[in-house]
Formats: sequence, C-alpha cells, structure tokens
Amino acid sequence: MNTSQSAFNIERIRADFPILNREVKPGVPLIYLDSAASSQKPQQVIESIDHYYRYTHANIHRGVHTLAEEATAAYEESREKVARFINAPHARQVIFTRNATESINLVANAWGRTNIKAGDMIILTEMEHHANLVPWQVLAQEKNARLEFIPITSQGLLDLEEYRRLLQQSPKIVAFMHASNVLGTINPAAEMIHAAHEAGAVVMLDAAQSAPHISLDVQALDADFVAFSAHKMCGPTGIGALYGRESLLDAMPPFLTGGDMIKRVYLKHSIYNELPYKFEAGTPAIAEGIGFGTAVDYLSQIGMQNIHAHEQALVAYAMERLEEVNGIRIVGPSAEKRGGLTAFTMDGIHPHDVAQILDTYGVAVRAGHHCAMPLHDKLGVTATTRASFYLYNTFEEIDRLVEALYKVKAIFG
Ligand code: C6P
Repeated sequence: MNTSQSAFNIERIRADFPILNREVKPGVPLIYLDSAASSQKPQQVIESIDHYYRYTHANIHRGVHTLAEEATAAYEESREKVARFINAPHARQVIFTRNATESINLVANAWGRTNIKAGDMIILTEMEHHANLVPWQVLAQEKNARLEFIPITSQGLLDLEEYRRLLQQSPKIVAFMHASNVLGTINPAAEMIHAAHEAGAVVMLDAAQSAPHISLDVQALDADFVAFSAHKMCGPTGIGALYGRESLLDAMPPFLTGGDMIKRVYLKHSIYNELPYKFEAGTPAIAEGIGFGTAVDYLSQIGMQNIHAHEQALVAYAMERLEEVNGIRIVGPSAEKRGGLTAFTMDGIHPHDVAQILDTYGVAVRAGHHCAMPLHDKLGVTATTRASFYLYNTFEEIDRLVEALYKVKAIFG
C-alpha cells in the first residue's frame, strides 16, 4: 500500500523525527513500532528543551531575576497549552506530575485516603494496566474496601451490562482506561462516565493511551480525574499530567509535601498553596514541562483528527496483513473499535523470540505482558507481541513487519 493514501503529509512528519533516519545496524533502517511504550520526539521538542538549557535555565516560582522569570513564564505557558489541548476549563486544573502512574497514585492517595472507607466499593476493569490497578489494591487493602471488575467480553470489549449491574451497588469511584495498551480497545468513556455519575461515583480516567492519539475533551467527557504521560505523545520523559475537577482538587489534601506546595509554614503546621501548586512539591521537571508544551503544540498543529484517521488506516491494514500469516492470533476487537496498536501471539513461538528476531530486521516491537498481567491471565496467555503505530508510521513499515514475521516462522519451522 502507498503512503499517499494517508490523509496528511507523512514524509514531512517523518522529517521532523531525527531518530527515524538511523539504522539499527549497518544497512538495517529502524522501523519503530513501539510508540505505545514511548513515542519518538520531533526536533521541535528536542530544540525547545535545548533552548531552555542554553538560554533560560533557572529555578521557577522563586527568583525575581530575568532567567527565573523567563523560565517560570515558559513553564506556566506549557501548562496553559496542555490545558487547551484537553479543553480544561482552567490551567490550574492541570497538575504536572512525573507520568500517568504518578497522576493515578496522586488520586488514589490524596482523594482515596480521604474518601474511601471500610466496605466501600471501587470499580476497575479486567483490562487495566498495573498503573491503574496496584494503587487501588493498596488503597483497598489499607481501608478494607472492595474491588470489583468490569469483565471483558470475548471480543475484547468491556461488558457494559455487567458495569450497569455493578453501578447499582453504589461504588465510590470507577477507575478505567480510555484505550487499552494491549487490546487496543477504545472504551466508551463519555457513556461510562455519565453512568458512573448517575450512580453517584467519581471517575478516574487513565488516558495514557488515548491522549496521544485522539482528541481529548475533558469537559465533553465530564471527567473528574484524567491521567496521561508526555513521553507517549511526542514529549519528554519525566513529565505527565493530572487533570482534576476543581471542587475535588480543592477538597483534597496534598500528596507530596515540602517546598513550593505551601503558602505559609509554621513550626508545627502549614497553610497549603493554591491549585495547581498544592500538588507540585519541590523543584519540578522544568525543561520537560516546557518540552511537553511544545509536544502538544506539535500534535495540535498536525491535528488530532488527522492523527487518529491515519492510525485507524494503519491498524486496519496491519490486522488485514497479520491475518494472512498462518498461526498468528490477534487479541482484541476489530479495527474500527481500536486505536493504533495490535498485539498478537504466534503459535508455538514465544513473543520474546518473535521480538528478538524482528529486531534483527530493524523492527522494534514490544513483547511481554505489557504491565497488564491480569488481562493476559484472562486471555489465557503469558505474553503477547505488540506492534503499535503513531503519526510517523507508514504502510510500507507494516509490510516490512509482516515480511519479518514470515522470516520468524521460517526460522522456527
Ligand atoms: N504503558 C506500554 O508499553 P507511565 O509509565 O506512567 O508513563 O504510563 C503508565 C501507563 C498507564 N496506563 C496505560 C494504559 C499505559 O499503557 C501505561 C504505560 C506502556 O504499554 C509502558 S508499560
């Protein structure tokens, strides 16, 4: 298939990502199909970080000198950009964290420890990433609360009838992933959030795999908490965000404490800072925050609708091609119900062997449980191989993946 079928200028986009020019070894170009683990970075993001360190580095929110003021302005401008990217009512509702994992831990600790009592019910799903599972397990153990799970159907979708039955038991919180990092499933977040609110529950949406790929409107979703990481959306590692409903954030105690998150400190007590600083203790990841703002600008300029359309075309093509290969079993729903990734097994060949041989052909994929062990238990496999796509991937790269998979089959007979 030709990349000209794609709705946007893929060659121009690829030219923005210096790493895509490299060879994995002499004569073997990189085919990067591991963006669900972490995306590559466009030169605009790399340059904004470089510029910050060369010309404006200083600590923020503290100094009155020129550099401190410039660095503070750039960091806060990034918060405004991220807020606009998700259509947050106000930038103070965007808290910078290290990543989606820390954002979820913030909610499980600061909201959870205040609001969850013995016997309370927390609804999760069977497809969760460990990041949206373990923090709730710890909370439930500490508070003697009850975890319940929305099951998945044989097509890899959430069983919404069972969800409605669980909601009748008055849960305190529903925490679920917007898009699955294994099945690819895009869950009907707006419908699920509406149903949770009708049942009186608060919702934590794990948007780690949706924010990079589909336009996220926290007001249209009516979300209470939304977590995502910059590094999966063309931004740097070490920075992520938590969006929160203002009334909930205001009522929550801080998560981490120390400098910057306080307004006034006395020897025996302190008065906490206003939002978002109440949740940002210590010197933050300033360069990364600035890079995050550049990343969302970059994605917005290309257009999230265009990115999603490109990925949908890629995943449909990938599934069609993979199904040609005897012995490959794809997990998860049909292409139109998923984002741009596909995980699969190959009869009689361990996913780690698959990934290792693909690497010799320059094809970077991820193999393992993808931090979703209970989901793999449910699927009855210990591991899968996952190819994940982003705005810079091409149909030709999928052809190279399939050619390499035929080589894997040949090696294993
Ligand atoms: N999934 C993957 O290869 P962090 O590590 O905090 O940036 O993101 C955690 C996370 C949370 N939710 C979902 C749905 C995710 O997919 C991830 C990260 C990567 O699938 C790394 S394990």
